Amino acid sequence: MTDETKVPGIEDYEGAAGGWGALGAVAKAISGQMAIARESIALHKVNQPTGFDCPGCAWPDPKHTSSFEFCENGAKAVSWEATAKRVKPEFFAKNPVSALWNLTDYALEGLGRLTHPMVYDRATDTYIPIAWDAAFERIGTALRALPDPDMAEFYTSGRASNEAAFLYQLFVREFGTNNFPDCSNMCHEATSVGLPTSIGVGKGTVTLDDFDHCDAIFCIGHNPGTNHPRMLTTLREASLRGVPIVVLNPLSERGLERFTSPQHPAEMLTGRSVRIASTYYKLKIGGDVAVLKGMMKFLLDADAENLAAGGEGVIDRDFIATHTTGFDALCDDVRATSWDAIEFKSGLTRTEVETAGAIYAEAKRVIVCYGMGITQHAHGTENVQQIANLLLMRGNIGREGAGICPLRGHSNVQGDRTVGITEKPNEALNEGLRRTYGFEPPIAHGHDAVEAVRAIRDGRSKALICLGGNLAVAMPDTKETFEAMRGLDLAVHIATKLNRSHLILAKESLILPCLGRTELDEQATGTQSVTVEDSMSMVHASAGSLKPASEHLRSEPWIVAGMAKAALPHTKVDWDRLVGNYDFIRDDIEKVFPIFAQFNERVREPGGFRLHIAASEREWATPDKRAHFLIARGLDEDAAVDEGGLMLTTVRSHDQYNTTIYALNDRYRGVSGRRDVVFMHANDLAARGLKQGDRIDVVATGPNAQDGKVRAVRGFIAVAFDIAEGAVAMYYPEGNALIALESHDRKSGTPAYKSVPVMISASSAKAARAV
Ligand SMILES: Nc1nc2c(c(=O)[nH]1)N[C@H]1C(S)=C(S)[C@@H](COP(=O)(O)OP(=O)(O)OC[C@H]3O[C@@H](n4cnc5c(=O)[nH]c(N)nc54)[C@H](O)[C@@H]3O)O[C@H]1N2
Ligand SMILES: Nc1nc2c(c(=O)[nH]1)N[C@H]1C(S)=C(S)[C@@H](COP(=O)(O)OP(=O)(O)OC[C@H]3O[C@@H](n4cnc5c(=O)[nH]c(N)nc54)[C@H](O)[C@@H]3O)O[C@H]1N2
Ligand SMILES: [Mo]
Repeated sequence: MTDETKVPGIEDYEGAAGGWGALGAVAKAISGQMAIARESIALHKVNQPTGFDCPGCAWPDPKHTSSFEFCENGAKAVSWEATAKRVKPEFFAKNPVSALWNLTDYALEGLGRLTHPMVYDRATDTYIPIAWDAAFERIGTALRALPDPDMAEFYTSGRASNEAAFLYQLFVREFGTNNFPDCSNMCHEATSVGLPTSIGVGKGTVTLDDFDHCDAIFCIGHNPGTNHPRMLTTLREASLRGVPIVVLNPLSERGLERFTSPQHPAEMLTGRSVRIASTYYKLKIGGDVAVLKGMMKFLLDADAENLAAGGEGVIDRDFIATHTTGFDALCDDVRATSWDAIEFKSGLTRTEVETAGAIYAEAKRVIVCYGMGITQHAHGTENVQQIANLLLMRGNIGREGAGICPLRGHSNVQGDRTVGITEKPNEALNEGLRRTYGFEPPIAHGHDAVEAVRAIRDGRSKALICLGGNLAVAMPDTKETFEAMRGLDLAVHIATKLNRSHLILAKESLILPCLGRTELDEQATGTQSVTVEDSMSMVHASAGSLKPASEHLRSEPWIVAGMAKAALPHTKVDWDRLVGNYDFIRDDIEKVFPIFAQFNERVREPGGFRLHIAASEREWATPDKRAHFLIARGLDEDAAVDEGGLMLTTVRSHDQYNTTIYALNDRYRGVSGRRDVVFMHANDLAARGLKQGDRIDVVATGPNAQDGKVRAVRGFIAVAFDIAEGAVAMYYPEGNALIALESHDRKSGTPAYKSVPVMISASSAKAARAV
């Protein structure tokens, strides 16, 4: 922060990421949430061979065999779930839904764990307890009453285990629809759509070991200090090895700058830190394609020069000839792109882009990591594909120390996809279901998240079942999305904690409380474990150890089976057998998806096993069995900023997990006790006659105003920040009111949460609010 004005809750943060601050922050963020005994038991079992998988992020653990690696945000995630607080029927009886609606999202989840299945009672405007059987009966009756199975939407949030997700897709497909909106549609869909056409697989190609062998790392559009904290350990080791780490990010993020490792007592005691980024480029929001094309342009120039000087060239000709197609067309596109345009769209100088290109060219083995700063754009798919192009040019895919590394979101979002949560099933999946269960699965593609909300809005869908998550708050266009969901006939939420989506009432609304990952799961044949897949396609077991938060909680697989039995009187699946012993679910997963061969044996080995990723072996699962260079026309978003406008991006604070707010602080960005902030460059403040601490209005333009609706938030606080000029940032979900449902990546449907053109001006509002 560069402004001198003192604003409550806004301060410069001078420290490194990690360090003692991390320990203090955990205590602060979870104070009042934990029973100490539960915490100490729980934290010692995170990511252990016999423990449970951390519900925090999807970054892998060194073989899940190391001793507990302290992770501030992992500790918060575990503690949040293991809280001693309960939200019981007596509480619901005293608090009508209309009153609960006035609580903040932070307060709602802060009430604690749900304890009983609940159903909404219109007469009293309260949620009242209901027996499990009666709940299933209502759900079954409502689903069977639908004129068409395609009138129901089945949402999945990425915490669901492979076993729960597999049963869920089985239930839904036997019911007869492929309507599978899921959190991945808001997250890495651009990866799932972009990479298969490029390298034949919609997942990352690297393993954790590759980080020990790489010669350069690029971190584009992700914030590991907050969202994948254990990754800092990996980046730290690479940095200490002298590996250059190049960051492309419009904001200066402390976790990408320097890190004090809580795993290293000497560092903790001396307060020393290790630098993470060797080069940090604050590019314009949406300027990534410009930088990537600039780097490729540099490579082509450097290649020509090197050849002319009698060298072997800079690009990997053998690899390109043997393994790829489309290189000449890519060269034409890159050559046709001018440096002027690259500089203008990226906000970086030619020298800076060429420096990035030179670091890339000098490294034998390169890993490119990326997150939401790449995917959540109107051109998210193209962004991802340009990263793949850059890597392919020097054969940086499918060999040790090199590859592409999308940082997944939820801890099992990747696994849910692998076991069938997709609105676009392929023939192999359909055939697997036919072969295993003998029913004919629906072939027509179903709805993704954006399409599901559209269908609900237009009355084409009347039922919504959510396996976790907080769909209404996570989606763009807050007001419209809420309004749409009020038109539902049936809303069912399988959840651990109360959130706003549960308060958006349908004709019939139910909340079904489930076990979390930390808790013991007992079924007919004894204690069960589940499995999850991390960002690097490692599958391993997870078994909770805590006493469940309430005796009425049931596991997600059990709840899914209960709904299935009630909705499908003639089901071909023996649900009780599967739920009685999850080994049988895994046997079925293996039958439907041969990639899981010997699932039960392999997952019992310490650390689990890696799913086969063809591209990691230079096998290209594309129609012509080659990797493809793919062209992105133009250089950036078509979401242009108006004259005098700015480009806004929405980000996570350090004390939140998606729509779950742990506390109102964002330590590394110097914010405490508030979330009503808009980070801006000092020059952009000055140009508008504003100073830090002023209340401002943010009004969406361009794609988010095309339908004539005003999308705005008013009375937010301007904060001077180290951010690219022309770029502004605010928190998600506060910013979601600014984004139209129609503003998304055309290829993948991923909402353009990270490129929102806005106008900013002084506000007369006294407090922050959405319009
Ligand atoms: N503690 C914690 N952990 C989490 C989560 C959480 O909320 N809390 N969420 C989980 C989930 S579901 C996900 S998807 C991941 C998200 O992990 P990230 O992808 O790290 O999430 P974001 O906070 O959305 O931040 C993305 C970064 O992109 C940058 N950025 C914004 N716009 C642009 C752009 O145009 N170009 C570039 N190059 N960068 C840009 C932002 O400044 C920010 O640093 O984390 C997972 N892990
Ligand atoms: N503006 C903006 N919007 C965004 C994003 C952004 O960067 N900017 N990011 C997007 C992304 S990447 C994602 S992934 C989505 C997130 O969307 P979701 O996955 O839908 O949201 P979460 O906030 O993770 O869901 C929190 C709820 O999950 C429930 N829950 C927690 N643990 C469990 C469990 O073990 N089982 C069950 N059944 N329920 C559980 C709790 O009730 C909790 O209230 O948001 C998207 N929205
Ligand atoms: Mo995500």
